Amino acid sequence: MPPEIFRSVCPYDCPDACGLLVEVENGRAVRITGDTDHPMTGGLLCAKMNHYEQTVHSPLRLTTPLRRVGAKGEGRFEPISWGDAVEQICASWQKLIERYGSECILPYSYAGTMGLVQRNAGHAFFNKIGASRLERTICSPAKEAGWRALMGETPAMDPAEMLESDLVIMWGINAAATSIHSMRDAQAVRRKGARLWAIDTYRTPTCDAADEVFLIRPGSDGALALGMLHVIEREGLLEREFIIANVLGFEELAARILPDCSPARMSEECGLPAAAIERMAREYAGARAPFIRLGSGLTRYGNGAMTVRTISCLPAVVGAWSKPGGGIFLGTSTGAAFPLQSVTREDFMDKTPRLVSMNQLGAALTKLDDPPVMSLYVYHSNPAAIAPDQNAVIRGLERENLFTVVHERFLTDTARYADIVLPATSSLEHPDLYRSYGGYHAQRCCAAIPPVGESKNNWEVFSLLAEGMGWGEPFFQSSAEKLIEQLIACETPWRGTALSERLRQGEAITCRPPSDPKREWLTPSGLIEILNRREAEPLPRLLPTHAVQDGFPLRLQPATTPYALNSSFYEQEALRSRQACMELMMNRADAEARGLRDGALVLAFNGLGEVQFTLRITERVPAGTVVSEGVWWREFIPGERGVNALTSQRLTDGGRGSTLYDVTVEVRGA
Ligand SMILES: Nc1nc2c(c(=O)[nH]1)N[C@H]1C(S)=C(S)[C@@H](COP(=O)(O)OP(=O)(O)OC[C@H]3O[C@@H](n4cnc5c(=O)[nH]c(N)nc54)[C@H](O)[C@@H]3O)O[C@H]1N2
Ligand SMILES: Nc1nc2c(c(=O)[nH]1)N[C@H]1C(S)=C(S)[C@@H](COP(=O)(O)OP(=O)(O)OC[C@H]3O[C@@H](n4cnc5c(=O)[nH]c(N)nc54)[C@H](O)[C@@H]3O)O[C@H]1N2
Ligand code: SF4
Ligand SMILES: [Mo]
Repeated sequence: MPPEIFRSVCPYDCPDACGLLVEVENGRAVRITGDTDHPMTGGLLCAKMNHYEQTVHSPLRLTTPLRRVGAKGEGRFEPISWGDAVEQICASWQKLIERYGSECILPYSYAGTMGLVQRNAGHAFFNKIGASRLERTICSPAKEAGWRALMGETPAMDPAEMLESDLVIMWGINAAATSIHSMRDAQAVRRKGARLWAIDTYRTPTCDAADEVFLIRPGSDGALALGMLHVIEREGLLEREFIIANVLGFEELAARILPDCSPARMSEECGLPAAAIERMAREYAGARAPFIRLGSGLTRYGNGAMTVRTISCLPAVVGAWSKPGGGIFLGTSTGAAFPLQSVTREDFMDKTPRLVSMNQLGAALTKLDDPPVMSLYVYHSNPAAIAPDQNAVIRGLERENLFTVVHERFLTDTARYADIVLPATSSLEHPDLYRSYGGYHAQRCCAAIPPVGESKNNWEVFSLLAEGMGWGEPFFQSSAEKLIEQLIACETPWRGTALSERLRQGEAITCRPPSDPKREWLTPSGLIEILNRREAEPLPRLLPTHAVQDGFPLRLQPATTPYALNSSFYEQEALRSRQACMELMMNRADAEARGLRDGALVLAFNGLGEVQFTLRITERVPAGTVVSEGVWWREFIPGERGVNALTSQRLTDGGRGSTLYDVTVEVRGA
């Protein structure tokens, strides 16, 4: 029999939400290709998903519930039945709630799946039980906060407009790894004659594809943008008519902030020569339709929100918004196309429980607040690897009196500390509805294969737990399919009946924001608010990073790799071997100053921890910066700790985001 082909969607935390074609033989996925009909994918998948079948059918998949029989972290478990697992979890929670109150339970979930139903499947359950709420801010809330300060609720422009630009700037984004379709478009427009710039802290694969590369000091993009704004103002390169009609407070910025932001002064901050800042300003302002694709790397600093706000002033002052192809793109907010209340059920909350930052899990588990966190339920996230300050997180997970449940596809670093492990389905084994945050498309999909082993999807598990708790709400007896249908049935200004019907058919649809993102400024004043008195800082200005206080000489960049996605994909050996091993990339001058050899085992350390890496000497990294790509599983690294043993629990200036890139270290031979 020829293989059956199913349409599906990539579930990972990637802006592109690709359309997949899944070939299935005898209940197994045998081949995955990119959907040629999909508006963003156009048949092209990334290296990670080209062999998704090796993730789905990996021998490392968990297939039954497990109970811990070894020490926490050791990884020794015995199989138990689903019935026993659910009974033990519910009995433990009931006992803990009696003694400590329901806020002693903390859910922890994030980006394992982006499907609207499976990703949010636990909210109703934890709202009903009255657990502490998790503030899900590890990724890029500073980006949203910076945008909101300037642009209010204005939705994102269509990223496909990049194809009409004559100057594309990849700013703080490693698009060749993290947004490959955006990179494909950038290369296409470059072939038509546009110039491509990359602004980063080290030479990434994205930089290799660019006409010009500007390497700046970590966390100093605000200085670069202010220097450019200074030159644009000084040399009269502004679009005055656009500013008069659309912008509030440029005069205040020009009078109070820009005089101190000369290229010479900003050069001291960002490390680029003053002449380069001047030239960038002139070429940016002189471009017909400059387009900035802003990434998240530069937001994960103590000044991240302000950096985004400052850079986002650039298209306003040169009037790029009024030109086809011009503007800035940070990510689409297609969430508004599918109001999630019918899944998250905030109405199940009796009172509003405390909020715990996912960036400060280490503190939450080790500081014994009132009530202390006595139980942690982790689903589609791997905090022992991905959360900052790994030593604090692991000290917490090691607590004998912390009852930990982990619902996972693999025995991750976090699952090793669980009392009960529950096996999770992969996206090919459950239905869901997906929306992109790098475009305007959305798609629903059904399960293509049966669950591997006894694995269950997120929704099914919360349904079982609700039953175990003895709750009678019919909501918890619903099914993932019904929840998806409810989301589709609820029409919004983003999409009407015709699109809903196409969603039901499994087609990828393109929704459109209800307002014109390049003309209608959804701020209180109706203008782009360079001056915003509702903010603690009324005007964009230079703010320091956290790490300037730390005193270690090298800036560490815990960056992304094309061959993994956060801590996902390490189960695929072929991908792992393309990354070789957990390396620390360092400039030759820094290595020689420390007497370190290429390939040697080295120890990077700071006030939070120490981590072993294999040293890679490379001119891709400028002096003063070191880079480690990927979030490796503990079983594949030379020492006991991963790169996040060096990152801190400090938060960003806006949005309470993570500051993973705002770190300093010293390095010596191991
Ligand atoms: N292959 C792959 N794809 C991914 C991921 C992955 O891990 N691997 N992760 C997914 C997730 S969850 C997210 S949020 C996105 C993130 O994707 P991106 O937005 O690309 O974010 P990062 O890769 O974290 O950082 C982008 C770049 O910013 C640079 N950078 C760091 N600090 C600064 C700075 O101060 N200034 C400037 N100009 N550049 C700086 C880094 O060196 C990096 O090259 O990617 C998603 N896609
Ligand atoms: N050093 C460093 N740290 C980082 C980053 C970095 O670039 N460098 N990136 C940060 C960013 S931007 C983010 S968004 C976070 C992401 O951090 P996480 O949200 O923890 O994402 P992953 O590491 O991909 O882990 C997701 C886990 O979910 C599991 N999973 C997948 N699908 C399902 C499912 O349907 N159900 C269940 N129950 N489990 C499932 C996978 O097996 C995987 O182990 O990491 C952050 N941490
Ligand atoms: S990870 Fe991103 S680029 Fe790769 S298949 Fe998924 S959505 Fe597409
Ligand atoms: Mo992220």
